[in-house]
Amino acid sequence: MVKVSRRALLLGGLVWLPIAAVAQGLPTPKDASLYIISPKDGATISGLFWCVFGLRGMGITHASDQFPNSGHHHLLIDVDEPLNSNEPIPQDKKHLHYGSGQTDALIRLSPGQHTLQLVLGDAKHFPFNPPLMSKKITIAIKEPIAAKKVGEVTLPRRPERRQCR
Ligand SMILES: [Cu+2]
Repeated sequence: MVKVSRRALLLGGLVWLPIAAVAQGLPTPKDASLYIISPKDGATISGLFWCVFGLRGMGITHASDQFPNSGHHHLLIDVDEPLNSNEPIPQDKKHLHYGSGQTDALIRLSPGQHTLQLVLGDAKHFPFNPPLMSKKITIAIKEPIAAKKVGEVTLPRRPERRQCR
């Protein structure tokens, strides 16, 4: 019994290690680029807005789908600390994951200045190597939407996308 358990443990270790290695630091294709289509850098925005994600040279998949040269979007809001490429991208209010393969998102931020930056993550939410990140843009939110009025607000129109691929 003990021998079987040890073999199972060993096998488990052997199987687990390569998967962990594959999930980290997948190479970024040379011609890949990640960018924010909307809003524009320096924009002043009232209330809610659509953030539209742009990607060239790689594909978008769902989180946990391991297709070559593909990943899913992450939006970093007011993040100044560098990402640790040996760890998955954090998941909190400042690090938003779009694991269903979304290419845009409706965002609501408090009034004032904010920075937005995209980073592409692999199936297990690790950044690629080198990390594929967009330029960090700064926007200003002008008019707050009172919490009680959110339900009454007309959502901004989703920007039309032009496929660049
Ligand atoms: Cu993720």
